[in-house]
Amino acid sequence: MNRRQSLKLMAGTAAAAVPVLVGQRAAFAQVAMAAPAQTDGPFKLPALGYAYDALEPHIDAMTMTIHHTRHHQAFITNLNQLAGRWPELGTMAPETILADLGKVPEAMRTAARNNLGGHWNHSFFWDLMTPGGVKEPTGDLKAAIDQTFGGFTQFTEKLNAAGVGRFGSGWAWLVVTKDRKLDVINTPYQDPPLIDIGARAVIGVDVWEHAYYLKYQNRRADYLKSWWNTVNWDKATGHFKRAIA
Ligand code: MN3
Repeated sequence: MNRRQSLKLMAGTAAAAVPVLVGQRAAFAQVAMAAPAQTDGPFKLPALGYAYDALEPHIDAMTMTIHHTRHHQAFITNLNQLAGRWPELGTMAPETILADLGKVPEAMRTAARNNLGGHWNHSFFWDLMTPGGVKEPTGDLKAAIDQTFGGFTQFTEKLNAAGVGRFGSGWAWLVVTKDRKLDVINTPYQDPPLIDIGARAVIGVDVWEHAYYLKYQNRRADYLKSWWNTVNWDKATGHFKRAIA
């Protein structure tokens, strides 16, 4: 598929849901301010803490809009349907379920894994990003990164490699492992680090094509390189402190 075909395909796919796809900023603001469709049930799409164009030029407003109001919303819609079949899904903490998917009835375990994982990952991802903020970690997190990876640059290179190295779709993470060590990992599909290995996320980046394709096309490495400009290191430090406490 060449670029023209794929853009046409994306436009065709999204046109019904997102009426304005030809980049006028003013028209975009209307889309951005429109409340996303909600479904009945315990799960709600969390609001972004910033505007859809706030992470420009690193992540473009179109990508953010579709990613939040369509991709994330799809997990919410699916979860509300699943909660209709198994109400505990909506009453237990997501982390409790993700850490032990055996709690979920077998017939809907894979669906719960994918959709609750997707909801958790995206909520974490939106919250981790910010238009401003410090560009590097400080304090205990900086010390731990330096000690574990030999420096901030070495760490970012390792995480970028984990993101590029995830074949197909998934996520790259800085985590605190069960034995309280920092590590860089990637996970497939929508698996959060809690699943299977019980690791706690410090930072995480979505490397599904929908997270970057409109702006970067196939250049996942360029997206990852630019993405570092969006990281809210205050949030990352909070995740780190809670994970090692
Ligand atoms: Mn995504």
